[in-house]
Amino acid sequence: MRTQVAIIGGGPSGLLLAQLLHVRGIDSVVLERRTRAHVLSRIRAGVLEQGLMGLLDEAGVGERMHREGFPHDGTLIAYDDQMFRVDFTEHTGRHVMVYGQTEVTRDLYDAREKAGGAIEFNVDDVTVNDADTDRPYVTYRIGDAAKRLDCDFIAGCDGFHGVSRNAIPASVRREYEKVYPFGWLGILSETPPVNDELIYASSSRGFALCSMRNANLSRYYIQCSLSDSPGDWSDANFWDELKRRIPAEQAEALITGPSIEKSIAALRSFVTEPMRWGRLFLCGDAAHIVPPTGAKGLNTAASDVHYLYNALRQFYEEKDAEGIDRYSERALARVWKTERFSWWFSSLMHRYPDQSEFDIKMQRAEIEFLRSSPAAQAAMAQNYVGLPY
Ligand code: RFL
Ligand code: PHB
Repeated sequence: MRTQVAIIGGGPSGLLLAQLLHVRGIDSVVLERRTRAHVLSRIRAGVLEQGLMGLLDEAGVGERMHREGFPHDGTLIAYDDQMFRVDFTEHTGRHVMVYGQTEVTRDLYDAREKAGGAIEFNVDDVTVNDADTDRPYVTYRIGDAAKRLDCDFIAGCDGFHGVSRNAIPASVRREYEKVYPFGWLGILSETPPVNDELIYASSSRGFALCSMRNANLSRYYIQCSLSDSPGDWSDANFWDELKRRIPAEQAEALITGPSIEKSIAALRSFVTEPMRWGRLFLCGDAAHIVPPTGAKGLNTAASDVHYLYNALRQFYEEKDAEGIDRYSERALARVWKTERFSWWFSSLMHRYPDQSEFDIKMQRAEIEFLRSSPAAQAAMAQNYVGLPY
């Protein structure tokens, strides 16, 4: 089989890239290790930046997001029993959209299906070959059948545990990592959200986040120990702990119910450089991870897709390789800024096991500075709604 762009990974990065290329008449094949149902069962991001909204529109898949998503003009920051609001629209003239990654991915799968886009599911042993030549190809297996996909370019969109990153020789690859000493325990419940905007809460018992998917579907998180497993937390214990970490008024208003999903995510900051090797390009979680505080994971994947899609478009339509040559440099410049924001917001809001009394005072002073300073709020709002591409 032959295509122009072989895309490894059918998560949001791979599907968005495939759909954008399709709109420009550029052919691709997506290779996904799991089934569509499995990919759609993962509960992940919930907040979209305007850049991602624009890409979904450009890909022709933004209609349901505009109809069913919830524009948010600000967010609440709570500490102990106090709370203040950071107004995104006032500081940046922009807003974010609450619309789940699951829905984005579903819209993209539907669009690929409608367009007759090639997606191979249940692929195993995916291997990147000859990426440093003009004739790269990908080999893989479906069941007992060995397959080969010849292409012009390979997009490694296969997430943090994929194979693409390791196809770049260790001698040219450099990795930067910070692992945080806690995780997030998240639940999804069919209950109305406690508030119409997100609440990021710092408390002496640890961080909590009140988020949502729609008017009757809430997403809540609490900071937990890395040794916890979801089974250790009954729903009742989760709700009790959440209530202790948010201001009393919100705790009283909280409507609880059975969880329909419960999972723990570890928190990590990670970047690999470069994001291109020959004709292989890394995109999204395959190249970088952020802790979820600030909702930047999916949005940073989208900014990579923006740079890569435009580079490939420039190559095919204008016969110009400038975008391809500068992909890694452009993507990484923005990646590092979102890494900084996610690290800063995570460091500000969580309790650390080895924190001293002084460290806690510093966090408190910084939150109070954020509360009192329009300049600090503007900086936060600018990062939260998304830095320009
Ligand atoms: P994905 O979504 O991991 O998709 C990669 C796809 O590649 C497939 N794959 C392979 N396919 C073929 N061959 C192989 N060898 C393969 N290896 C893997 C996988 O099956 C998968 O379908 O990466 P992508 O597309 O770059 O998208 C990135 C986002 O998914 C990610 O940044 C966010 O979900 C991160 N993230 C969150 N981001 C936010 O902005 N807000 C959140 O609230 C948030 N919560 C989360 C998250 C990530 C989590 N992870 C990774 C466990 C919560 C969790 C639990
Ligand atoms: C979510 O709704 O899952 C969510 C929202 C904001 C974050 C992280 C996760 O910062």
